[in-house]
Amino acid sequence: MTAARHVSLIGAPTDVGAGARGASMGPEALRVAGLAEALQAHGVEVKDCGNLAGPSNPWQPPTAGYRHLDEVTAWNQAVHDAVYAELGGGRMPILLGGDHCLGLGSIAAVAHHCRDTGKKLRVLWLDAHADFNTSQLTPSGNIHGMPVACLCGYGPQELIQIGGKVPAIDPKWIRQIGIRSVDPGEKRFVHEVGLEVFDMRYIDEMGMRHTMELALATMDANTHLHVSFDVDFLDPDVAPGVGTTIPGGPTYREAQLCMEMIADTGRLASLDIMELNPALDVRNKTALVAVDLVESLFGKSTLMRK
Ligand code: EXY
Ligand code: MN
Ligand code: MN
Ligand code: MN
Repeated sequence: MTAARHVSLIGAPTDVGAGARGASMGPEALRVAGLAEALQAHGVEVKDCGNLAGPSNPWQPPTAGYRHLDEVTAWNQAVHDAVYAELGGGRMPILLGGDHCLGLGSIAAVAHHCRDTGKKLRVLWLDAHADFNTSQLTPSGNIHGMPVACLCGYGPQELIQIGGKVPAIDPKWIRQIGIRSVDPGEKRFVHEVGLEVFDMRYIDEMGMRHTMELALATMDANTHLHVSFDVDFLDPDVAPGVGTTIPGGPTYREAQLCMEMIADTGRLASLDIMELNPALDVRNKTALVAVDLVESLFGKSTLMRK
């Protein structure tokens, strides 16, 4: 099976949704780490759309439970429009974050495209965090802790309506993998809504292979598979260059197997690479690991397979 062979890189250089500065440099670090060249080496045609533009980070405290809501809205609208346009052109968008608040605009665009084309949607959310906070539940006001809730219709009107339909997606379409840091109120809400979460305890006990078999089950030829890859999914030993490191994440090999099993489905149709923070990285190591994992997503595998 082959993944999409026409890819569009879309840079979103902002950290407006985050609690640390620096994810705004993520797109350039991924380019410097050779993302386009690595994809080309796997036979993928790559168009680099360059970087989106948006408001600068005003670095203000929260207002009514949100930090930088206006700026987050502007960036997400730009991301939605760019991702939607590339999908409409028959291409596979890869969003280069940028903090994970932008997963909202990206997935809202994918859902919009799926409505246009009659496709079913499966979202894999690879993350240490559930990103399911609301203004009432958040300990920080940082909107990168809220995009999944917003996609499911729980959030401020200006964010939940990006993409044109509220809610943008059904919680049943989501599988969260690698989760190990969830705030107390957020945890209750995740259970209430019934999100399907494969947390680290599950992966420890059942293994990555079984986890991915379940997360990828029941897709068919008409399913659009979106992967939202928050780099803090990975263990900090492997990936130190993120703003919110949480110990106890997947090892290098567990992460590779996760990506390889996604590649084997042949259904990957859009991707986010988020939260890479070069200001906290060591000689661009985390960006290089991310590129390596993306290669696996596009079919680089062991010698045992073609
Ligand atoms: N749950 C915490 C909060 O809402 O402030 C931390 C969120 C971090 C979100 C990172 C990107 O995945
Ligand atoms: Mn995240
Ligand atoms: Mn429409
Ligand atoms: Mn995270």
